[in-house]
Amino acid sequence: MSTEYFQRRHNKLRSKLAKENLDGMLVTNLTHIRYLCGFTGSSATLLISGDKVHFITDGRYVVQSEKEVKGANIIIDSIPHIEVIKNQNLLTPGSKIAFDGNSVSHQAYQQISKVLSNQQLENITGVIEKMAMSKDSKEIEAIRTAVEITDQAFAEVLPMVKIGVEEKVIANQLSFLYRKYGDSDSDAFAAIVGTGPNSAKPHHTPTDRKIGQGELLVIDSGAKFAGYHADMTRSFATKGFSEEQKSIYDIVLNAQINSINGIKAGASCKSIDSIARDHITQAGYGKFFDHGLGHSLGLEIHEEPRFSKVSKDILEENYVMTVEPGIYVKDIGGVRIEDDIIVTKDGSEILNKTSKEFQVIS
Ligand SMILES: [Mn+2]
Repeated sequence: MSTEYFQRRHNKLRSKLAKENLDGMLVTNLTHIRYLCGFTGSSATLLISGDKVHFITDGRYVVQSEKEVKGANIIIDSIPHIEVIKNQNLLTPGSKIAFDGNSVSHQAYQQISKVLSNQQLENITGVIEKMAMSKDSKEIEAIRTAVEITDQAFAEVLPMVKIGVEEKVIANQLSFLYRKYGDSDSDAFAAIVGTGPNSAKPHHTPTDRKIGQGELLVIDSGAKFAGYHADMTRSFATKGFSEEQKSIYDIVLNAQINSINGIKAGASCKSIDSIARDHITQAGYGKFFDHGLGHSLGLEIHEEPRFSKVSKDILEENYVMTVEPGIYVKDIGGVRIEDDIIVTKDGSEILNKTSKEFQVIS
């Protein structure tokens, strides 16, 4: 990604800081650092100070930071980053410096306030998350690719999804393909493959349980590309399924389609959640849909805003959200159907191409 994308983000952050009369920001969260300068390593501090941006890391990342870091002055040192800031006088005495309270432990905060005792520190939790809600063109490109890889991996794995196959085998194969086609370090998250009774556990961890007859099966997983996440769920029935299992599938699918149809810039996240929730409740399964309808995603798998009963957020153009209603009934099984969508001025674009039609596995 070119330097100008990062500089645009720096300027956006600076204007938010200026509104609060803050002179700079100490950024310690590695996802925020990646968002602001491109660095993907596991140890760094970024300091925005006036019109300067300093990036501090240690000797393990000399080559990597030269290659990745854009729009920041690189400092390599082996002492604690906060000491570097002090020793190199990177801050004007008395300046007001922001930090993100969600990312700084109590211990770290004590250390920072001790070393930077000449500065005023102010917690501005959530400011970078808010900035990252609306995705720019490069981010949308990366999410599109992550979703394409997810569709591709599903297409390759579905032929092996048969009665008698273990949950783990499916999860591992998906994971292998995500790392083959996408980022090699990890999937977007640990794949969920739940068969039979396990499908009724929304966040089931795959086991050696084999797919059986007359069951529901939930597969929820996604690839990561250039750090950006995809998240897709498809559910299936197996030979011998019951009328109720089929009916649950149809209710969830209609809830998903109806709520996606309600999405557009300006709509409230709560109202979109209600469309799915009301549909499921009217069908008699309200108490079996006990999670939010969806979440935003980007450099993190779960970002703000969320589609939920309590959300106060309003959708804006270029938010990228999941829509994932589900019904989970003990002993009968669960169904969840999830797509990733881009919010547009008048509606939304569904990124996933994998079919949502009711499919029976034998
Ligand atoms: Mn999700």
